[in-house]
Amino acid sequence: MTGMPISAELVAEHNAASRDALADEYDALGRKLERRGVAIDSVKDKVKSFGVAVPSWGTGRGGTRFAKFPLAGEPTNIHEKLEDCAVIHQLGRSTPGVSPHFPWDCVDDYAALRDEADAYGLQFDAVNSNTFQDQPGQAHSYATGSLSSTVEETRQQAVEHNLECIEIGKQIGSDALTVWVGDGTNFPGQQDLGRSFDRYLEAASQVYSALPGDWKMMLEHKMFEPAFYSSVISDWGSSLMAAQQLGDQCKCLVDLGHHAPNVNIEQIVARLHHAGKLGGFHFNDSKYGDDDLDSGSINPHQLFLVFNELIEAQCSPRDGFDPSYMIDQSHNVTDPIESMLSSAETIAGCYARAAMVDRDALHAAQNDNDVMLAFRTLRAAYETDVTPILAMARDELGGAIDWLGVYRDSQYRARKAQERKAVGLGAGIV
Ligand SMILES: [Mn+2]
Repeated sequence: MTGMPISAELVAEHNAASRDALADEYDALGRKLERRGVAIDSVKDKVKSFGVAVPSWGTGRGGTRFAKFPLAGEPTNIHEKLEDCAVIHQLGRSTPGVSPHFPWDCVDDYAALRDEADAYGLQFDAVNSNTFQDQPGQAHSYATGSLSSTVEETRQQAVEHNLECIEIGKQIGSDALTVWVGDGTNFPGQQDLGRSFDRYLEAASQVYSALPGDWKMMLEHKMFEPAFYSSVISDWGSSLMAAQQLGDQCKCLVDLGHHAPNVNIEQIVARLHHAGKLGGFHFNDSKYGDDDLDSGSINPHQLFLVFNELIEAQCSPRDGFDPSYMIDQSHNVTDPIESMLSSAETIAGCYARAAMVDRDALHAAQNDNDVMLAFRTLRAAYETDVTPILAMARDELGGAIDWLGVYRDSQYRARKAQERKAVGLGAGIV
């Protein structure tokens, strides 16, 4: 782990100071779980092999569509973003993947970029295309949509950009393309709701045809924004229809913030799994809409229930079941490194709690229609404080028991504020 951004001595010093207390808490929890028939070490081992990718774009202050408030020392290019991702993984040990976004992360030499990530112990996860905004010098505007645009040249340009993303992805070791389009309308009558979907499918099929045999293409649906009357891929139904039509390698991606309020997302997970089309997740949280708040910060119970369905899916896997886990958040008021570490811990914690549900007892209670016993079986896992398991997993993997304490003591952001150029004001990305 030479060349890592945070001093290994600092991590070791912090861990040594809190290791006895952690062992005490871990042993106490182990005895409690043993009485429930759960072996704590097996849960810890699952946590140690769990990974969630971080988004390259999430390492900066994303802000809101109104404004962003830049943070001194935030990254200004993919190289600096990778360095911040390395900090997140060095301390948390659960985020080995980085999901890049093009053209935001374009460079001249992708083989060198892959080596750069590799030196930090990172790999590139799903590549994300961007046809929701115009770039300088672009021939055709996406104002009329992209893959579903009424303008043939615009649709072709969007297809070619996705093909370019696949080519870049091959060079950086990715094996998945995530496609989210902002296509839609603001006025009834603006576009034909049926024909825009047809155009999307025709263009997306050109992208799908270029997919390497071992890749997957993930369609990310979103109910609204930037279009506020209709979106072409607005919900899991549209996403599922498109994925089914495009082919076996095409799957659906569930971004937790992209649904109508109060929608039962865990049930959507179960349905997509039933169809063999559960491709991946963008984790975040929301209170009102697509707020892109930190994962589990508002509704950790929903996140737990999503993982409960994922464990059920693991118990009865369908062909090709291998969902990608990614964080997709916009950090407006926190240091993105701290938010990402906090979110990754919350996500891994929900996974750990879902993994310790007494499945046999749950299924028996469900079959017996014993409502309260079924509910309490789930609740027993949800109410378990798994923080000693997460901290022990981090310690054993060389991460930080107290990641926040180490990060603050490292003065990393203050050092970067001296080295990196300031980012501008202006509207953020969401
Ligand atoms: Mn997303």
